[in-house]
Amino acid sequence: MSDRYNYAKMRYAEVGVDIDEALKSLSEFSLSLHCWQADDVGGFETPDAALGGGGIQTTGNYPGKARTLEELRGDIGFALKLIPGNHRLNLHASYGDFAGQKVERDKIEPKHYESWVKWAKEQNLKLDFNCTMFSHPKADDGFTLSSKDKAIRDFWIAHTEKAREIAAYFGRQQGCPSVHNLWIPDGTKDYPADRFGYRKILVESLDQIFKTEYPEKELKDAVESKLFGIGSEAFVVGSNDFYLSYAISRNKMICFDMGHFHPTELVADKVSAFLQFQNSLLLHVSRPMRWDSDHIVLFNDDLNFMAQEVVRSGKDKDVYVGLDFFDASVNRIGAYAVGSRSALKAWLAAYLEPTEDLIKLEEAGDNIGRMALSERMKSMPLGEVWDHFCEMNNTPTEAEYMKEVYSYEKDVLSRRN
Ligand code: RNT
Ligand code: ZN
Repeated sequence: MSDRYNYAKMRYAEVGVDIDEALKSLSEFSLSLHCWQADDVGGFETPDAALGGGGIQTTGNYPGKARTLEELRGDIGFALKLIPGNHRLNLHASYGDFAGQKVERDKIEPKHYESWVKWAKEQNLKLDFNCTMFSHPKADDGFTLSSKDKAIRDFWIAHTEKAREIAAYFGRQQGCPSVHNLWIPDGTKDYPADRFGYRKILVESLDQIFKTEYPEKELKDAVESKLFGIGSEAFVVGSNDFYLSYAISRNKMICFDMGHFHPTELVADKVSAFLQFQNSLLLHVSRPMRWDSDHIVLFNDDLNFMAQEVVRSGKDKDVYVGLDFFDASVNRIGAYAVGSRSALKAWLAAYLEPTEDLIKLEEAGDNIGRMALSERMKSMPLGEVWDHFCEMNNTPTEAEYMKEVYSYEKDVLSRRN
C-alpha cells in the first residue's frame, strides 16, 4: 500500500472511519451512465429528428460529437476507462440500431437493441432504458401521453409499451432488472383552463401502459417529474405532486431529477421522505444553473448533500443513480469523465462520513459538536482515498485522467467533422 493510502487510513481512523469499508461500498455502487452526452441527445433515428420537447436544450458546438452508433460506442467505451468501478449504461429508445431503416417509435422491438446487449456484455455493463417522448413530430404540439387527441396518445402509449418490453428484455439478458424511466414533455406555455382534464388523461394513459406486468427481476419502472420547460412554463402535466401521488399509489419508483425543482429547493431532502413509502427510487444527477440547464455535474454542495442523504438512509442499494447532463460546448468525453468522477467522489465522501457519531452528537443536543465534526470531515484527505480507488480499478488518478481525454481528442475526436 502506498504512503498516501496509509496516511489517509490513519487520518480517517482518527474519526473512527474505516476507509476500506467505504471503498468496498463504493465498489458496489453503480452509476447509470447516460448515452446522450456523446451526441447532444441526438439519437440515431432516420431521418434525424431535431431536438425539441419540453425544454431539452443543448448549447454549444464543440467539435467531436459522435455521428454514428459506432462512434458513440467508441466514445462511451473510452469514457468508461476513465471512470473507476462497474457501471451501467442508460439508453434512450432513439439510440436503437435501426440499420438505416425508418422504424416508427411505436414499432421498436428488442431486435433493434440486440447489438447494444451484445456490446454491453462485452463491456460488462448492465443496461437501463427510456422511452423517447421528444424530438418527434407527434410531440410537437407539446402533448404526448396527456394529449386530448386519442390518436396521438395511443401512439405514445404504444411506444412506451414497446420501451418497457425492451427494458424487460434487457433485464432477462443481463440477469438483473433494467430500470425504465418515463419522462414526457407535456405542458403549456400559458395558463391552461383544463389542468384537471390533462392530468386525468395522463393517469389513464399511464395505467394503460403499466397494465402489462413484468417480474421485478427484469424491469423496474420509474416516472420522472418536472417543474417547467421551455414552452411549458405555465403548466407541466407530470409535475412532482402528480408523479409522487402516482408512484405511491401505483407502487412505482419516482425519478427525482436534480434540475426539476425550484432553484432553492433541496432535492436531497426528498430522499428520506419518499423512501418512507416506497423501497426504491431513481435519481437523475444533474446540475441546474438558474434553470434545468443540465450542466456537467461537479462536486458541489447539492451533490454531496444528495449522496449523504442516500447513504444515510441505509437504502443506498435501492437508490438507482442515473446521470443526466449534456454540454455541447466542451470535449464530451471530458464531460463524462468530470461528471461521473464527481458523482463517485461525492458517494465516496458520503461513505466516509462518521454518520453514527454525527447522530450521537445530535441526540445529545450537541449541535455545535455535530457541526464541528461535519466541518472537520471537509478537510480530510478524500483525494488520497479517491486516487487509491482509481488505482484499485486500473483507472487513471485525478492527476492523470485528463491526459487521456486530450489524447483521445487528438487521435479520435478531432478527426471527425
Ligand atoms: C428532461 C429529463 C429527461 C431527459 C432525458 C434525455 O428534462 O430530465 O430525463 O433529460 O430523458
Ligand atoms: Zn432527467
